[in-house]
Amino acid sequence: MRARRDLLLLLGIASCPIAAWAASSDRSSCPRGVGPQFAKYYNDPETFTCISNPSIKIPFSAVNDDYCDCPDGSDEPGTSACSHLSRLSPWTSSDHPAGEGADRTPALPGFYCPNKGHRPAYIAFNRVNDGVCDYDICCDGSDEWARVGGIKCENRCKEIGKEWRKMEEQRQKSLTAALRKKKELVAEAGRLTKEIEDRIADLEVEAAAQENKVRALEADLEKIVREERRKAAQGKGKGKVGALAGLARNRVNELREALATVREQRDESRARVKELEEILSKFKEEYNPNFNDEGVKRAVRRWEDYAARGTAGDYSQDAERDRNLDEIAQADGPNFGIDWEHWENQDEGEASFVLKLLAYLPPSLVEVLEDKFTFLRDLLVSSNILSRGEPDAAGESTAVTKAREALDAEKAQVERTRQSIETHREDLGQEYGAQGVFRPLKDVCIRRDSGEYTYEHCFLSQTKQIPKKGGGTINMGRFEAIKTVQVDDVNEAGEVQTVSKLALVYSSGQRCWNGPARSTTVILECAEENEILKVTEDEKCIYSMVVTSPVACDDTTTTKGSQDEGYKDEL
Ligand code: MAN
Repeated sequence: MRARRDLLLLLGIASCPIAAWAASSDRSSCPRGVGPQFAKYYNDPETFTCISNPSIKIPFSAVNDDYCDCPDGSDEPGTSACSHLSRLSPWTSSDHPAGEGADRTPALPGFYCPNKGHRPAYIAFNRVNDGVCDYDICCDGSDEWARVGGIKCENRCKEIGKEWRKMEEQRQKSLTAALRKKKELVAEAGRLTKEIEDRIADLEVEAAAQENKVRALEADLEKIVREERRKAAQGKGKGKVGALAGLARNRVNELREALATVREQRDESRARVKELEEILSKFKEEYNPNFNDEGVKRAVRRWEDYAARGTAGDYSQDAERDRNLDEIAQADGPNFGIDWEHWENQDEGEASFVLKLLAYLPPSLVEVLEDKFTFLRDLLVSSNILSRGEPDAAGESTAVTKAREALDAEKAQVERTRQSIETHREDLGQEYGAQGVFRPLKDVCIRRDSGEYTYEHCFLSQTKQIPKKGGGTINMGRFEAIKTVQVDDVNEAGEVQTVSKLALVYSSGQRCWNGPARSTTVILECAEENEILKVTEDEKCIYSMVVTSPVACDDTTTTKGSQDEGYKDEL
């Protein structure tokens, strides 16, 4: 037997003394209640050394004698004698003979239930021999070995283990499916990010082209303005009346050209109407009235009504007006009886000296002087020494207005493109969680009825309370951040543990009457579907939601809950 123990130790597998397993345990290797990873402390058949206090040694016969000898309780792995020990309330130095300096933190996690046919587990020492069968942890009933009050806890590990494995298989299946969905979300996030990057690149090209166009349009406008100024300088350096007459003459010429175009279009339309009328008139003459076609008859009737009101030939009353228009349309005609030359050459004594001067200079020199003049004039105008002598926007020519409008429109377009690039860049800089997994979920909304409200959670956007009996929707917070929060969770053994969970924080919602602005913490749990499991109002207008989603699944964990994966070989 010693040779076997040595071999096990050599292999790193702990064993226990013969006396101990023969006398105090129904297991073949260790004292009752000792888990495999602590077996190595129970090897000496003569003496037991307290695990956390190696200076304290007791005879091995004192192990599991229902008296707490070790400050860390390691001598009572199979009884409740040391159950008063707690990690939260360690002994004071006077409580124990070991005195000051002794480590009184329990060395063992609890009473070890082998649970053959299921999974081994540790149960709290105060539940050992308390007269209750704790099948949720100890399905083999081994914690009630003393049969206190005559209780006998039969071994139910076979059926409980079977049921657990069935559920575990189901759990694993949905975890696998959820992880697949998470993977898809990550892939989708990558695609969306790439799309935005590509869009930014395209928009940059568009913006550059639009900026080039702006420069070209600026040059066009400048050229047109210069041209008009030159004309004004050369032709009408005769004072305000002269300048006005020049502008009016230009405008009249523009109107004349527009009039000619409109008349051309009118004549074309008249010719077409005439042609149509002839077709219809012929149709009326040639159709067969005996042929009982309601559609044709109706068309003929309508033509007759139309023809009764007169046809396209009747433009005789327009002849006189057309003659007048013909006269107006002649570029060198009488021009409404206005002697433009006379008015353009009016010099009422206020003519700009500069304009007068420019009229006598060659065009190339005018251009150079014009810039200097513009600078000087602007300076004088801004100093209120000179009034602005140029025509205002209302007196601007069509060509200048058109050029200015084209420039303004293109500038606005550049502004929109740049804004769009900025918005996309901001989006790329946004926090969307590891690998951008939340990106495809943005603005995806899920709902749950609870009490008098339907609650809504829109991922990375907002949370809402929608009253079922009507009334306004209440905003419970706008998205602020992705965080990790610490929450209490009950594990499979029914113990409360503090665990880290992924959470979405929503704040600055609708202000609560006499209270804070509403806020919500959405705690995420791993599952295949996005679903609101629970909504609670933890404090007035401070809410928490438990929401399942594949994004919360941890790819590194495939199984959960086993207290010690190393115990698997016990099954
Ligand atoms: C509404 C809801 C409640 C909240 C009260 C506070 O009824 O938003 O959740 O507690 O307002 O006045």
